[in-house]
Amino acid sequence: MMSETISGGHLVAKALKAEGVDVIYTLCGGHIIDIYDGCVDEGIEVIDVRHEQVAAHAADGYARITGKPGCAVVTAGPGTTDAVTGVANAFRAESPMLLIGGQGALSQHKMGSLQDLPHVDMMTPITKFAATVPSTERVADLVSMAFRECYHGAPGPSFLEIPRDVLDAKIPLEKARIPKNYRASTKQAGDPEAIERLADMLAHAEKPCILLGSQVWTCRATDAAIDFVRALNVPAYMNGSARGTLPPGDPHHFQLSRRYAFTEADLIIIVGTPFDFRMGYGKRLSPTATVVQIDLDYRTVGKNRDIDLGIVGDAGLILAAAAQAASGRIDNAAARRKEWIEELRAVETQAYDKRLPRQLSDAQPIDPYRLVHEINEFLTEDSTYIGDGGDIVTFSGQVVQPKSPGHWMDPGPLGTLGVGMAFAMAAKQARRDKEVLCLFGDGAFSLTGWDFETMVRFDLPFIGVIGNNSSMNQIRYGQAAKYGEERARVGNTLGDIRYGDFAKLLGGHGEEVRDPAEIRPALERARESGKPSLINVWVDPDVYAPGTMNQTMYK
Ligand SMILES: Cc1ncc(C[n+]2csc(CCOP(=O)(O)OP(=O)(O)O)c2C)c(N)n1
Ligand SMILES: [Mg+2]
Repeated sequence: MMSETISGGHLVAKALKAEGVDVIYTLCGGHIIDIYDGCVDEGIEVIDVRHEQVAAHAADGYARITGKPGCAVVTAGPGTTDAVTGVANAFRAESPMLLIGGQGALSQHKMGSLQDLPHVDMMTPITKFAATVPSTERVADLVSMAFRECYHGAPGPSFLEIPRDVLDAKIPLEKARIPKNYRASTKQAGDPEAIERLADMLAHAEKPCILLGSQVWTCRATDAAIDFVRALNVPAYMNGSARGTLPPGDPHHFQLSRRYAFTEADLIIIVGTPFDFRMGYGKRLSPTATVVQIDLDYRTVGKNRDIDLGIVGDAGLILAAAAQAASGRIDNAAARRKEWIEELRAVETQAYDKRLPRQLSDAQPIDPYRLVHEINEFLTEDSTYIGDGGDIVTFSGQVVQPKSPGHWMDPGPLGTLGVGMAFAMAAKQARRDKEVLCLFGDGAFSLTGWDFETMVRFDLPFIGVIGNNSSMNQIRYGQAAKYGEERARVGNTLGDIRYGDFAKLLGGHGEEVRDPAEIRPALERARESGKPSLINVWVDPDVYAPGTMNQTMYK
């Protein structure tokens, strides 16, 4: 009797299934078609996009939304190089995803086969694990290994290349290793002694504050973070994916007074975010404050700035344990902090009031503040907000507040333009019942905008808004400041494009908006349309966000 056989592509699909992956993002190529065939058998959806960068960003986005690793499958050579940016973005953003790339047949190794490149060498510095699958027997084994490696310390991407003959060959089923149970919990609770010290610090602090960084969402530590700030009466700031941990209006939700808090606080707790450019490399924290840093990755703790206490581990377990340890004390100091909270609230309100007239401006062309204000008002608890652009997204970072945890997406510290369409794709697909709104700069949109067609083809309605200034404004500002207005227009000027028409061309809903009073009705029509949409909002090209004018990102 002939034994049952299985091919490499079908083994990939079995391994994806074992990991709980229910969709791959891909752009086809002859090197990888057997994986598609395997996905048909395993019931894994195949979403084919128009550019491999989008496939990789979508895998990153899928991981962020679902808490499961994402997977992108691309062909050898240019397919893999096109995906590099997406992998790099996931690497800096600590997002667990697997990129599978095709490769020429092993039998033609180094002979100059079609699309041959040293993929593993290229991917090694931007992944946690990169390897070639050497034989069909090992295909599923290496896929599971690559997934496991995504969760070493802070999560991140892995890469596997599978040579064409390895993928296509059929082997007897019993020769293949197909791991099913191969993952341990990687949650670390933190050193109990360090947690006791943190509880002590909290009990003595008069003016503490906490910054909840992206890992709070990665660790799904939302509840623990909320319990912590309430039990100890600690004002909270949120960044990256952790935005929305507390809803706007919550007594412990602060945003606009962050610089003041970092200058005045006596205890600053930094959770799950590095001292990178977004934090002024730690320079913006008071030199006299006691600084505590909690992170999944020991390499992040104490990097760029000295700390008083570092704890490596899971944000949720550590915050819960610290709150518990502090609550056992006679006085956890919560009551004494009333004045400090009021002081910060006053700073917060003053900053808000100062900006409000701009947010309500009737100016034409439209003030970008008005656009982001309208978006913020329009978002519901079920709206995922995505920002993809330069200056316009800097405006939105100040004004747009997600109403729920896990409903904010930005590229992360790589600052990659072009993530928006892919994130919208992943977010909508992962949470079909929820709304997605993506704000694009016109420059950012152009990088990956053709994948609007993929949104139409797979019936993934979303509300796309373009803050159109016919420019790469964030860069233009720096050029004008450095070289003067007459030399400021080099390399940053875009056409006056009616992106609403582009949306219609591809089968979506589209509109042009030039009157600020029309923003809200246009957003509502996009919501009602039930289609992928683009509302092209013509904003004033000659105003810039404060962050752009300070050039804070380079300081
Ligand atoms: C892939 C990529 N290329 C280039 C840049 C550099 N960059 C940062 S902001 C910016 C301008 C973006 O223009 P747009 O999206 O229209 O937003 P605007 O600043 O005009 O609001 C550029 C080119 C980048 N961050 N990512
Ligand atoms: Mg622009």
